[in-house]
Amino acid sequence: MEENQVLTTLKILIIGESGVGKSSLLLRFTDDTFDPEQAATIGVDFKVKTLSVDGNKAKLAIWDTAGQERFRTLTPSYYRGAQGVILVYDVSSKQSFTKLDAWLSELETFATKHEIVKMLVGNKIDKDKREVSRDEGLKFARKHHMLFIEASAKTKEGVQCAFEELVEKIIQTPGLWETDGREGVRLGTNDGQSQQGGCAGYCSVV
Ligand SMILES: Nc1nc2c(ncn2[C@@H]2O[C@H](COP(=O)(O)OP(=O)(O)O)[C@@H](O)[C@H]2O)c(=O)[nH]1
Ligand SMILES: [Mg+2]
Repeated sequence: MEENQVLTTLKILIIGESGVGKSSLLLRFTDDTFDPEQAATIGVDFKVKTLSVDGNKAKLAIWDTAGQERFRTLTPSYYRGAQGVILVYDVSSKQSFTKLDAWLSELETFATKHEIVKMLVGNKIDKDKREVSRDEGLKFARKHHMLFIEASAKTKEGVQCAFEELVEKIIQTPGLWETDGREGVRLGTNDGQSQQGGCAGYCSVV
């Protein structure tokens, strides 16, 4: 019996303005670390992590930028083939929130999969100074048909949920990952149902 076999590899992107905490969210999720001195990422890179959602195992290749977002020079290949995207802003920076429209339009230009699942993350909620309310974030997410969560890479809050809920939604959208002529792929027994435990209890993704 191959319980929990890996379903597929999913390409997940993290985008958003420079400094909002994209690399920090990734490192919190994959290595459970946080570096307050987080230097610019060296080289375009991705990290791989296997995640079980609803009894389904997915291997995630999560792509981070090397700071090229500062110069608005992410290339089409960064976006190509992605099934999910995490769009990040900083709740203590109105400017990072205002730039979300530009990020979405770039995503629409380069994303190759129409049903790409989008998660909006308002990061740095541990900070005292807030310039974007939860309600503003929620409204933006609803308007653009995105999942939404507020998070802190520093305190961990919301980070695991952001990735889990994104992957869950991707798995529930079979057209996104049933590709490559893979054989023997099957869903776990409780697919489509909201999971017991996991994020469901305390995760406020909408
Ligand atoms: N207080 C706080 N600082 C954060 C958080 N996430 C990232 N940072 C800090 O914000 C700065 C930019 O983070 P980084 O991950 O490099 O952002 P990126 O340019 O979007 O990849 C770094 O100094 C991080 O330590 C957070 O949740 N809370
Ligand atoms: Mg970075």
